[in-house]
Amino acid sequence: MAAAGGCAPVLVLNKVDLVADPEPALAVLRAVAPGVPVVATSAQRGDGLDALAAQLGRGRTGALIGSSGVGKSTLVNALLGSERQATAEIRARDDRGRHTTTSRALFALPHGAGLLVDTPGLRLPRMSADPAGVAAAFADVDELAAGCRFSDCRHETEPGCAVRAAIAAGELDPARLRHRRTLEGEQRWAAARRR
Ligand SMILES: Nc1nc2c(ncn2[C@@H]2O[C@H](COP(=O)(O)OP(=O)(O)O)[C@@H](O)[C@H]2O)c(=O)[nH]1
Ligand SMILES: [Mg+2]
Ligand SMILES: [Zn+2]
Repeated sequence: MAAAGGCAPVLVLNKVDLVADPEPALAVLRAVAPGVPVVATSAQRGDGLDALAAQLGRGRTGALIGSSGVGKSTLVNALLGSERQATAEIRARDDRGRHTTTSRALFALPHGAGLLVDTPGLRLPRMSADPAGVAAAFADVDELAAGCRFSDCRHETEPGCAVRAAIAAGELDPARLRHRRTLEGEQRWAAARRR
């Protein structure tokens, strides 16, 4: 989504104060999105706020997207150093956030450190119809695919498949190929709906 929209994605793992060691979760994020910066934060305790602000900077605009309840508005408040956005407890019953933030709002960070948009939670992030987004997110798979014998290789049962060879050699996580297929399907669906 971010790549198709011309944005540079940054993954934020918030609420790191809730675990003794956030490293295993960070490792999962790094594997899911190779090459994408990952920032660990605790909006509550103040961890990682400088690292997050460093992803913005003068002349840049960021937008926080993610499920309701993950702490987007709390992060905005922590970065601004004031309680500008209302935040809400997660419902204990189903662990879901309430949609406390109901509209988008743009804030200027102190010291000209960039602009940040707080958004209501996304109930269902939709893939862009633009195939460039999927290509950007799976450059590692496509690089391997360039070595397949057939240029239209589906990486299923074709001989000379460099992607399956890399999976067999433990060089590519099979989940990467699965995720690519899933997102490609969603992207095609989005493209078909637009026609
Ligand atoms: N433990 C912990 N709770 C947090 C943190 N950031 C936000 N929260 C809590 O998570 C709940 C949802 O936060 P909110 O900012 O409203 O989430 P939003 O829906 O993504 O804007 C609130 O109860 C916050 O106090 C954090 O870093 N650590
Ligand atoms: Mg909010
Ligand atoms: Zn192949």
